[in-house]
Amino acid sequence: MTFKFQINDEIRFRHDRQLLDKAEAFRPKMHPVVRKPVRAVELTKNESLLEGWGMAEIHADMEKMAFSKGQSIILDFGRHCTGRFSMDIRSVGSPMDAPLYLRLRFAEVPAELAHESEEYDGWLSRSWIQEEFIHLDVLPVRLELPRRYAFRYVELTVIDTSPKWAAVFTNPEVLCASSAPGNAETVPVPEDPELARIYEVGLHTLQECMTDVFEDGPKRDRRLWLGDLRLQALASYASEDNPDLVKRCLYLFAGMTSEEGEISANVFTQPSPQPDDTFLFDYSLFFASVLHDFLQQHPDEMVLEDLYPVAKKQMDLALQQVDEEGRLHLQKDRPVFVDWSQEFAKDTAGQAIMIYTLKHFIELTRMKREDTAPYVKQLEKLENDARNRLYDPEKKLFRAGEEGTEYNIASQVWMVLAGVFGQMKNREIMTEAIQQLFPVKGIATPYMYHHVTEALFQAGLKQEAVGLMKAYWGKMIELGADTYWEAFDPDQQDYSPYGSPIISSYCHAWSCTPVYLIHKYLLADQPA
Ligand code: RAM
Repeated sequence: MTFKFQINDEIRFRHDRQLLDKAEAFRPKMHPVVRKPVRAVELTKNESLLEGWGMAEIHADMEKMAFSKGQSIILDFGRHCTGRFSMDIRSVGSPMDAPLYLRLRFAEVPAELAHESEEYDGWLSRSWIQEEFIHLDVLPVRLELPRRYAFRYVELTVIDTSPKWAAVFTNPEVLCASSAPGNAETVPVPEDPELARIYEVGLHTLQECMTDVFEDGPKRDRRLWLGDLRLQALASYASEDNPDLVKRCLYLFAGMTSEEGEISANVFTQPSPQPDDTFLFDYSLFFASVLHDFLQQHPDEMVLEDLYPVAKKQMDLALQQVDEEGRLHLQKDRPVFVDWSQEFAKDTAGQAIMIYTLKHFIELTRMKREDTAPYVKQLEKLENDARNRLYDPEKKLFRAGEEGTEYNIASQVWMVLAGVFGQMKNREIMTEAIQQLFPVKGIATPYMYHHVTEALFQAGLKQEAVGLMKAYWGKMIELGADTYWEAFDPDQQDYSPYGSPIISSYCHAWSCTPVYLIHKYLLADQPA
């Protein structure tokens, strides 16, 4: 069960002014930085890099060049940037007897420039492709593009001038802004150079996704998703700690629930806060987890007071789907996400997420000094059902699917993370998972790989966890990543959940988690 587009436009949402005012009050301070290109490059075939494409430096001084019809150049900013691009353009030669017709393309990775936008036929809007066609009637001008782009490379192509004159481009720059406070510098980094690089790229990914909210990806979808927020917040506590930003995001979700009180899977903030009419069973439940994790880091009575009722509502609504025996029944109109893959049964992972978040919610209830008993009772039922019905003692793995004949990695991982069994048994389950279900196949998101890695750490399989982190995130680095990607299937490099890699985001929040994993499981005891 998964989703493409959900259209629930009959659902009415409440806007709670008090909560939304607080979300506004926690709006983060942005830290602007101007960045300039470091070199000119050209797209080159390079089989060792993503999709077989890389960039090679060319010796060209753009500012001294004059561009005529069909000529182009690629500028490399040397790192991922999220911001507004501008440059000066003037004409040289005879008077400008026709407009300048210019194409600009912005790319996070070289491979994006190897694809042509006309070839795109994926299911997400092609409007996400970062490409502009611009006519300029009068030069000189300072071209200031109104949209924000996420990129490392900019390609400028003169589609036409006229035989009488040419265009000169000077002073290109991008005005970037992030709400990352820059406090990650005080955090120790791993000694192992491979892990140090994995950490660094994760940190950069996180920083680029910290804007007015925790965005999922500055190229696409440029919005706040609850599932992504959970992981970003955890990574931020370990590095770029910005408590107000987490609070802002929590208040935005809490301030815009459906009339039944349900939280949507994502929200928009422009031109004013608005919830998307998309609901994911697991994402709504994660509200309790984000709140729990936040309060553990930053105890805050007001936040607990304001947001506990919203977490409670999500839990109460979800618990209506649990029967007397403690079995969760998922509904078609509230799919459980778990991962983009549609090739595995998600029911067991869904039940594990219910248990995982219910435990966090019970903690919150304790903090609130309210009665935990009814929830503890529900938890017992859910866990008993998981141990008795879903766990297969012969296989030493959890079953999934209608028939209970499927054994998939997501079920094991989420049951381990939910702590349905103790440490010894968790270790046994993950050891079996390694033997029976590794290498992981058909999973293409760092989101799911994060949970696999964390389950290995939780089960005490540190070496295996580090091995997986190096094999997966390390592989992205080997393929040229300087920020981590939204989707990556090591067996199928051009995989995109949306049907074409040109639409994929190559700086995506949910993939930044080595920052959290390394900090929590490998560095936490080391001095700064
Ligand atoms: C995509 C985004 C986002 C994710 C959802 C489920 O649209 O990449 O990060 O949370 O899917």
